[in-house]
Amino acid sequence: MKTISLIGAPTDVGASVKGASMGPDALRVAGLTEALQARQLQVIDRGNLHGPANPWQEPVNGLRHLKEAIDWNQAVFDAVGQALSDGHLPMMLGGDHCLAIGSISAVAAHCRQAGKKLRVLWFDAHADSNLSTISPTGNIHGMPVACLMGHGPKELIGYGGHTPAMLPHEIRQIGIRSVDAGEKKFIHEMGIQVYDMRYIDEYGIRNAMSSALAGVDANTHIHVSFDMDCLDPQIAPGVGTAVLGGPTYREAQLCMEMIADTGLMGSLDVVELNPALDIRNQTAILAVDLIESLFGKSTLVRI
Ligand code: B3U
Ligand code: MN
Ligand code: MN
Repeated sequence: MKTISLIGAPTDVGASVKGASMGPDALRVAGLTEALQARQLQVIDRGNLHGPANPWQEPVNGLRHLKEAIDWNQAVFDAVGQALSDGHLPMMLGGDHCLAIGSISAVAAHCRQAGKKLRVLWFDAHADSNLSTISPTGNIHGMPVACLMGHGPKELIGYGGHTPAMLPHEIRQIGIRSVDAGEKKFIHEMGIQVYDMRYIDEYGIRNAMSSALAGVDANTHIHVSFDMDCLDPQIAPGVGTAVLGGPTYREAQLCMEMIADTGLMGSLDVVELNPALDIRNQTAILAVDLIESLFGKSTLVRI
């Protein structure tokens, strides 16, 4: 039986909107453990990691709360690495998206050690590819993709002693629709494959996902980094930086189902859920619903 390690990382140090720190408990309240158990999965809830409080300071040299982000990501790196070496599937419950630096660094280290190919599926409204020199906000949750590729402050790019953690060909970004000018340049220079909303509008979510999954094989570890603001704010209002025009409920479900069909998902981040901005926990409930699909729940009737 597959074992899922739930790792709560209750912080919003990477953001400038308060509240993502309450994400892990909102997911628990929405019934995450019970939903996974109902899918015949064993669940170990490791509780919440500890880290520095959010000092709510202005950015220094283009980076807000660098020290705090370093400490939180170290805690996430250690916990995700531990879960993987225990043979479990780590599910990191954010918290803001800066925490994917620690989580994906741990996953990448595990893949290197196990001789596995890595495929990161990054669902987001944003490109998260900022650098301190070009970021309009200094928020580190807008920088994890760049950090994972070795572009960022030295403490954030070397978890596990390996830089870069991830190469451009290992990631696919899906649902993107809010990209800063500097990020666009970075994405083009790095050659990152992006399935932005224009692509999804023109070719459909099915084509976007088949293309994002092309080339995976039995030796691939799929990591899903799911930023809840990827979804259309009509269905997912509980996020700090909502952007109109995201995937619908059915489109999101199909993404999850197509990933489940591969049977290759080995780790997951669920981030940027902001219960303070939510309506009766509906975004957390939606997250649990999508996670069930990621683990094989399907409306499919045909055989
Ligand atoms: N690109 C902007 C906005 C942003 C990125 N990620 C989120 N918001 N959640 C930035 O601050 O880097
Ligand atoms: Mn993000
Ligand atoms: Mn986002």
